[in-house]
Amino acid sequence: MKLLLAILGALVPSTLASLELVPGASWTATNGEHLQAHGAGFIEEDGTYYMVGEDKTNGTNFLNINCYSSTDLVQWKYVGALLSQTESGDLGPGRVVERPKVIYNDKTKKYVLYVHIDSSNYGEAKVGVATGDSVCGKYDYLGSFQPNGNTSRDMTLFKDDDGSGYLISEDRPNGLHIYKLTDDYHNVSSETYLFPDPGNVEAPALIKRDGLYYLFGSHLSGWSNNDNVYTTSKSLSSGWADWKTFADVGSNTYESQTTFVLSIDDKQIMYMGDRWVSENLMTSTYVWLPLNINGTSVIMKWYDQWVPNLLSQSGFLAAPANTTIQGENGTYDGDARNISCSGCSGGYAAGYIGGPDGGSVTLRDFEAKDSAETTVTFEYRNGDSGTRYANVTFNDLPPQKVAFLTTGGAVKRSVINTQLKAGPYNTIVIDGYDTGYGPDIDRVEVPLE
Ligand SMILES: *[C@@H]1O[C@H](CO)[C@@H](O)[C@H](O)[C@H]1NC(C)=O
Ligand SMILES: *[C@@H]1O[C@H](CO)[C@@H](O)[C@H](O)[C@H]1NC(C)=O
Ligand SMILES: *[C@@H]1O[C@H](CO)[C@@H](O)[C@H](O)[C@H]1NC(C)=O
Ligand SMILES: *[C@@H]1O[C@H](CO)[C@@H](O)[C@H](O)[C@H]1NC(C)=O
Ligand SMILES: *[C@@H]1O[C@H](CO)[C@@H](O)[C@H](O)[C@H]1NC(C)=O
Ligand SMILES: *[C@@H]1O[C@H](CO)[C@@H](O)[C@H](O)[C@H]1NC(C)=O
Ligand SMILES: *[C@@H]1O[C@H](CO)[C@@H](O)[C@H](O)[C@H]1NC(C)=O
Ligand SMILES: CC(=O)N[C@H]1CO[C@H](CO)[C@@H](O)[C@@H]1O
Repeated sequence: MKLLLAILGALVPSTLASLELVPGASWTATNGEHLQAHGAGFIEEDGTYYMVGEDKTNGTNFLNINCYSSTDLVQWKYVGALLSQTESGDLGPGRVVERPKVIYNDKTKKYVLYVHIDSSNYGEAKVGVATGDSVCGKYDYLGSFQPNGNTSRDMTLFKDDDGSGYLISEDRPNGLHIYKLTDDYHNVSSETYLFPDPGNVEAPALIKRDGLYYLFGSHLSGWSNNDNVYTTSKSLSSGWADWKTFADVGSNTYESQTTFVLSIDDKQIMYMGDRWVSENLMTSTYVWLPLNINGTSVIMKWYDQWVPNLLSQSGFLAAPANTTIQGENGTYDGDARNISCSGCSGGYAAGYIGGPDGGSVTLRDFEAKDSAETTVTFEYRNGDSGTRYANVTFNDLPPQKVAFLTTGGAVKRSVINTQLKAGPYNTIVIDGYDTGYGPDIDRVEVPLE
């Protein structure tokens, strides 16, 4: 499969091959912060993708359902909140509002948002419904209920080819339900199917491709990951196959839990999962990977970096090889210096970046093959409990604020997208943001294609 992907890579213009997805990294949106859209749903409109997810800045306590937009699935613009905390009620302080999903209702011409609504101890187990006139604008909250009188926790929405809406909902006493929604999508009208195995599958995601439905989900293990599963059927109401794994067994779905599966023109299918960090939920990251689907077979492999090339008709692309530049090989300003770093490649990193002395490290004369938008990956360390930021300047471009989530003692990745200059003379200056300390920079990876 790697070979096939490499051949495809040669057929598309190289200017499309440099925006990469880096699963599990800090992803900085246009507002300079790590994306706060956990448990997200996605909806596409006129070539723009909208990511609607949970702002976990205050842990499980509801603050906002955020909306981000992107035309390439790599660079995400923070647009605003669809729903925000209210003084009291379902959306009040200390409430649980999770797994937002949006579908468009052709008849009412409204966007309909479903969320899991709960009390702080997850005792209420309901769905909440809100509607909006624009996909990424403010939504009106209509209220909450238990579908057919059943408990409902993790859930998703699905819109079929004929415009019918469905709610797939996890109900601890009974199992995983597929309910048909009313014409306006405000309520459930009937039960289409029940997977009668309570406590087996949550975090559902459903797609349809070539007349076959694919339902994905995780097992129930709280915030911990497990080997997620899928099933297929030609009908929503019967004939579902046995649940099977799709990622490497024992990888716990590469340490993630399903939140959505995105089908791009039925050709490119992307798994979107959350890598939850239960003790600090806002630092949870996103694990998005290509799904290789052939009939009823679904396989997902790990990639450190990969290219979700939306213009490729035949599948996603493997990332090209990259140049790596050691942080400690840079030149230093202020208090910044070469520090030893046990988990770092070569055992050293550029440290004391930022801070009161305005330390910075400059990495000079590294090669880029492309002058288009390019994803640059930082391997870094941040021992603080909070996020560190860097003020990063590429060549003569305006500086960008880049978020580096806490890593404990470990080395992790953070990505930012920029334009580089084709050729061997690129420069990055990594500075602190205001007077804060930046991360320790182990090395920087730049795609070579
Ligand atoms: C954040 O969560 C704490 C409890 O952990 C709560 O006391 C506080 O009110 C929350 N803040 C907001 C803005 O909801
Ligand atoms: C939803 O449907 C149920 C069952 O038909 C009904 O009892 C309930 O009142 C409806 N809820 C709303 C908000 O219309
Ligand atoms: C898909 O599966 C069929 C039947 O198992 C097999 O013959 C075919 O070669 C597969 N196609 C691809 C592209 O792997
Ligand atoms: C880029 O380089 C890093 C460090 O050597 C490596 O871990 C990663 O797998 C490389 N990515 C690709 C796509 O080869
Ligand atoms: C970083 O410091 C170590 C220890 O002093 C030294 O051995 C190494 O050569 C230094 N690296 C660079 C790139 O200066
Ligand atoms: C960069 O740093 C590494 C490890 O610290 C060292 O082995 C290597 O020789 C350096 N490379 C250059 C081009 O200075
Ligand atoms: C970021 O770096 C630029 C260029 O050095 C500097 O002018 C600007 O003040 C810095 N911004 C912050 C917030 O540190
Ligand atoms: C109140 C209640 O239990 N409602 C329904 C929950 O789901 C089961 C299985 O679909 C139904 O039999 C119940 O009537």
